[in-house]
Amino acid sequence: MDFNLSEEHLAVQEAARDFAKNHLLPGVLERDEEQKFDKQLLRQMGELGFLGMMTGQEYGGGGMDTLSYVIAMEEISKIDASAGVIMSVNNSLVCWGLEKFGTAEQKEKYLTKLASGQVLGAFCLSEPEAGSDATSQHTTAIDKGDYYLLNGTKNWITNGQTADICLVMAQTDLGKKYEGINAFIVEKGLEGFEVGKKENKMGIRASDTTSLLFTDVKVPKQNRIGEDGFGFRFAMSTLNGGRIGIAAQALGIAAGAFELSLEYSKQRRTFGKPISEHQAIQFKLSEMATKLEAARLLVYKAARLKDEGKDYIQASAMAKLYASETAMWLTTEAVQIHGGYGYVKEYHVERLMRDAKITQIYEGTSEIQKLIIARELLK
Ligand code: COS
Repeated sequence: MDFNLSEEHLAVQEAARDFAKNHLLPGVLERDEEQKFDKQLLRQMGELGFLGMMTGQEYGGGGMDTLSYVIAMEEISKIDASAGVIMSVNNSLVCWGLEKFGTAEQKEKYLTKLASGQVLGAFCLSEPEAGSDATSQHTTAIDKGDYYLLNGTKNWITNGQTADICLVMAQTDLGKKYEGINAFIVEKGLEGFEVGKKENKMGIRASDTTSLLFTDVKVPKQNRIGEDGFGFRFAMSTLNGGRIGIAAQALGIAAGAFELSLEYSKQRRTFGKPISEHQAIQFKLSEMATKLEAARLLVYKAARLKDEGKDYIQASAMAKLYASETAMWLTTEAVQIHGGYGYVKEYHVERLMRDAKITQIYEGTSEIQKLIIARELLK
């Protein structure tokens, strides 16, 4: 498999790196501290094409491949993993899901605005009692002829407060278990649709995570995605690609912590020399660089398979599992290398360590990735 980056890939990398350094880095500590979602930055990301990178140009997207997307995700997440997750959800769950499975009318009405960054999307599968066990949907959508009547609560929704368009999974026929689940496009502003509690999180604090409450919300029938009963498969298929995005986010967090540690180790002196000249630190840096490279190769492989139209279910689960475990391990080592400085905010590695943790949890925990890998191995 060819992992050489083309001129186009390198251009995407440079554009994302410049944007991250010049626009995301200033203020990243304050946004984390204040849990501040910056709408101006989001608008800029939309204008630069970061919110619909893989969506076809006919729908206002960038028409790029998945590899371009992961390269940009890594650069953005190196500096600001909150911006990374906002970008990931919009690109790989919302835009990709709609482009792949939506009707021409749904794409015209919603995808064009989402991919061009005029509005933001959210993907609403998790519930108070349905996270890993995604078939246990308690939110219901009852067929009323022209519309579905939606009732229930969604939890842990990234972009919950800021999203204008939500893809919501709900049970339409309890007797049919997962085959009775459907996915719907639900617009904010519909009567009975409210944003619930905003979570006060350990990491990725500049992205908003909320619950969403639906009370007798009338969802037009034409807003159902796919055939009746397709919702669970819709969610699972979309998450396969979403995991490549989160793997790239984890890769970026790890890469950011590694670069800071490498730089710091050359500046910081102990016992009369830079700490980079102590073997204890060299061992750490070498192991960090090796794991980082392995994570990058897995992420690129999953992206390449997707671009080549091949099966990428196992590859995306492996990339997500390994990149997120690496991010958590590597950021912990980065704090250790920084010593006391690593434990305070100005040096960024403590934030990266807090941000890393969620990558082992959302879009399927590490344990779920192992189940998915085993499921593929044992097929
Ligand atoms: N990709 C595509 N289709 C998938 C799939 C995947 N990764 N996993 C399951 N499916 C499909 C199956 O092919 C099956 O469809 P068919 O009946 O047409 O064959 C259907 O979904 C049900 O499959 P299965 O019976 O294996 O489902 P399980 O309930 O046993 O699910 C796991 C298995 C645990 C792997 C699945 O529920 C899962 O991935 N859960 C995690 C969800 C998640 O990431 N939650 C975090 C919230 S993120 S917003």
